[in-house]
Amino acid sequence: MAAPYKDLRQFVDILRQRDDLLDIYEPVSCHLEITEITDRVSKAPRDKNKALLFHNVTQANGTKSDVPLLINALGATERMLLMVGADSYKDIQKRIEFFLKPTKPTNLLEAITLLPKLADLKNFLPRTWENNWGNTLKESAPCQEVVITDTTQPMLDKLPILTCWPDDGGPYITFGTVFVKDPATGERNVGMYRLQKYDNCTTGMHWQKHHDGNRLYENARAMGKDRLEVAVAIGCSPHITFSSAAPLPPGIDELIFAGFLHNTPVEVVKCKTIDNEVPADSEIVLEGYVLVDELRNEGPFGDHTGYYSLADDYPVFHLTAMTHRKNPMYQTTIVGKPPQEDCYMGKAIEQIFLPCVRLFVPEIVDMNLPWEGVFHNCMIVSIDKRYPGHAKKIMSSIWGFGQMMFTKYVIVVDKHVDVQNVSEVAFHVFNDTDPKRDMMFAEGPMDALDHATPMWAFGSKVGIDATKKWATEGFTREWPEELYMDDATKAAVNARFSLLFY
Ligand SMILES: Cc1cc2nc3c(=O)[nH]c(=O)nc-3n(C[C@H](O)[C@H](O)[C@H](O)COP(=O)(O)O)c2cc1C
Ligand SMILES: [Mn+2]
Repeated sequence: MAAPYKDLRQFVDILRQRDDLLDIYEPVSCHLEITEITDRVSKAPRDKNKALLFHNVTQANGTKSDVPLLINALGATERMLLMVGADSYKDIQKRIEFFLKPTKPTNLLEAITLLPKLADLKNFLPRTWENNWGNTLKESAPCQEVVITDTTQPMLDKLPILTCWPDDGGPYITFGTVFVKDPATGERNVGMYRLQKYDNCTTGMHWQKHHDGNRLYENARAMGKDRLEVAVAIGCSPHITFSSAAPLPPGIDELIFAGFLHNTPVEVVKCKTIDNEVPADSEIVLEGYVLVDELRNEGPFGDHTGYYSLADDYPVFHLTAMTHRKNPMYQTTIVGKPPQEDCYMGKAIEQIFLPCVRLFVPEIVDMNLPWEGVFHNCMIVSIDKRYPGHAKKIMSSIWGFGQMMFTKYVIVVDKHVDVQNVSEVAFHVFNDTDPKRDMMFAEGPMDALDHATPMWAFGSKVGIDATKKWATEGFTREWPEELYMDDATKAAVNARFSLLFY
C-alpha cells in the first residue's frame, strides 16, 4: 500500500486532522525567534511537540513574507511513521527484508497483492511528468506553476529564510534537497546540504568532502568542465526529503529509494533552465549552477553537534531560475543540541537501514544511535555472539561500512540487552568490562563536523566490548549469572499484588 499522502500539502493536512500540527498566525521573526520557539517545542513532551506552520513571518528587513513557513514536520516518531505509511518500524523492516531477500509468499493474498509489486525494482523508477501527461496536455507541473527566470526579480528574497543561531554567518536554507547528475554517467544524486544565502540569487553549497554531491563536483572538475548544474527542491514530499538525507551508497538513486519507501514512483519534471529533473510536487525549486573553480567563505553555522561549525570555503550556487507552486509553503528545519527534528530522522534511518546492515553483518540484533552522540559519535549494537573476538569483528565491520565509518564510540553488548535502553547498556558497560582488555582503538576518517578530532576529518575511534567474556577469549575466571526473578514468583506476585503496582 502506498503511504497515505501524495505531497507535502496532503501530509500537512493529515497532521492537522490528527491534531499534530499547530497553525500559528501571531507574527514571528525569521531572525532567531522561530529557532527559539521550535527548539522548545522539539524538547517538549510529545503532546506539545507538534509540527508548526507559521503564517506570519517577518523577514530580517522587517517586512512580512507572503510565504508560510513549515518546521518540525518530521520531528516525532509518529510523523516519521506516517512518512513511510507504517504502524511501526518493524513493518517497514519486514518490507525491506523481503525486498533484499525475497521469500515465498505465505498466503494467497500476499502472492496476489503485495509481493509481485514489491519485488520488482522497476516499480519504483521515477516517472516523468511529461510522459505521464503526454504532449497533448499543456498543463504545467505543480512546482512550475510560477516561473521566475529574471534574476533582478525577487527570488530568495521572497522566502522566509531563517537565521537560526546568534553567531550564524547569515540566513540558511536548511531543508533543501540538492539534485546533481554525475557528469560522466548522467546518474542522479540527491543529498541534503545547507545553503547559506548570500543575496537574492546566490548561496553557498555546503556539500561536505565525503558526500556524493562533492564527489560529482570533483568529477566535473576532473573532466575539464567549468560548471556543474544543480537544482534544489524545497518542500518535497516528506519521503523524498527523508531519502535525500539517508546514507545510501554512492551510485544508488535516492529517488528510487524514495519510491520504494512510499510504494509509488516519484514523479519528476524537467527543470526550466538546466538539464535536471526535480519532483513535480515540490513547493519551491531553485535552478542554477556551481562553478568548479569558485569558492567562498561559508559559515559559521549552529550545527546538529550542538556547536557552531567553523567558517570554511565552499562552492557557490548561482540561481538561474526559481519556480514554485501557487501560494508556496517554505519548509525548513533547525539543528542544534538534541533532540530536534533531525534526531527523529536519524532514528528512522537507524531502524529503516537495520535490515541492510544485517545483510552484511547478520549477527547484529539491534542498534541504537543515541541522540547525545549526534549520529556519528556513538553506536550501540547488540549481537548474537558466536565465536571468540566476535565483538571486535563487529567493531571493524562498522568502521568499514559506509557512513558508519565515522562512529567514534562503538559499544557492543550481548543480544539480550535492550540497546534502546541506555541505562541498561550503561549497566553492562560499567560492570562487564575490563577497560584495558575490552577497549579496541582504531584510526580513520571522521565526520567533517567533529570539532574534537586532532585533525580535520581524521582521528581515533574506540570500540567497547561489553559482552560476556568467554574462556576461549582468555577469561579463565567464572562469569557469574545475572540476577533475574523466576516467572512463577513474578506471576504469583502479579496475581496477588496487582493493585500495588499498576
Ligand atoms: C537537516 C540536515 C542537514 C544536513 N546538512 C548537510 C550539509 O550541510 N552538508 C552535508 O554535506 N551534509 C548534510 N547533511 C547530511 C547529508 O544530507 C547526508 O549525509 C546524506 O546522506 C548525503 O547524501 P549523499 O551521500 O548522496 O551526498 C544534512 C542532513 C540533515 C538531516
Ligand atoms: Mn547519494
